[in-house]
Amino acid sequence: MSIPEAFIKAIQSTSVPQFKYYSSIDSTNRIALEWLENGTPDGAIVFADHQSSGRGRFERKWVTQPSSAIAVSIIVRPDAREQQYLPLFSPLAGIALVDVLKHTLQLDAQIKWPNDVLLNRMKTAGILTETVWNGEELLGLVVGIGVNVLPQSIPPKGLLQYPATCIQDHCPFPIDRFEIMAALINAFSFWRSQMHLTEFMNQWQKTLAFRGEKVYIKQKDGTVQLSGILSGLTANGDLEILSENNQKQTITAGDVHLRPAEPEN
Ligand code: BT5
Repeated sequence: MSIPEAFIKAIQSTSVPQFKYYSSIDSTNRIALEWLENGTPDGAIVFADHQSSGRGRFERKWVTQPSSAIAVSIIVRPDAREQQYLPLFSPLAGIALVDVLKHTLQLDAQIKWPNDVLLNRMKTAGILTETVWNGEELLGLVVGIGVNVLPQSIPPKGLLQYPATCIQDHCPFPIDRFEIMAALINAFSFWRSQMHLTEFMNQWQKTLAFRGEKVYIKQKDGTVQLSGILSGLTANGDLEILSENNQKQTITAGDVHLRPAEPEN
């Protein structure tokens, strides 16, 4: 297996201590979870050019087409302070990507709560965080990030529950996916150091999609759990919805779907 030079160069601009590169693998999260259990250090990454069985949340599938996307899993060994903020590691990845899109490509991306990244209201990235415990002791987390970069990365419509896009479709100049990956890893480290600060929540809040709009919260089976105006986040990252009778309702990230109240949804 040959590793592209551009990938190695990009990794050298980060502080990633170890990496695995695959031209094709079932799931980078699966490999990273195994690697985590075998003592791999904090910050190590697994990257794949193609995933044959990429994982989404709740047993859903994530499509990673060859040579067009980022499929990366970051191994995290949280310290004692960070262990108080475990639910924030997925939003952290979303915040980091939005930051990179803003500062390297001048693109205004948004976070569809809890952590999908949208460009122009279409999904361009998904995040899956998985944890490994040894009894009561947390061994660590794997934060898996899938980003559609080039147009070939967008899966066929039949495989999608929500409209998809890719970064390149919003950018007039050619994008190097390895540079985006490296910038994402660096932004992840930066925002990780901010997780205990209000700035972190502010950043998440600022980039929240559909704020002030009518949305539906749907259950896994598609039934509407509630609808109302999305008013923002609570201090611990739950979603606040103002229902029709002006009641504040709080939604905790679980197996519910947030949908804007558009006819096609
Ligand atoms: C996610 O799940 O969005 C989490 C995706 C995490 C993928 C990364 S890639 C690196 C690492 N290794 C893995 O094996 N996984 C992680 P969820 O919110 O459940 O969304 C899944 C849904 O998104 C699917 O049911 C499809 O409708 C849609 N989908 C699948 N592939 C997509 C793509 N490439 N672009 C946009 N939408 C997609």
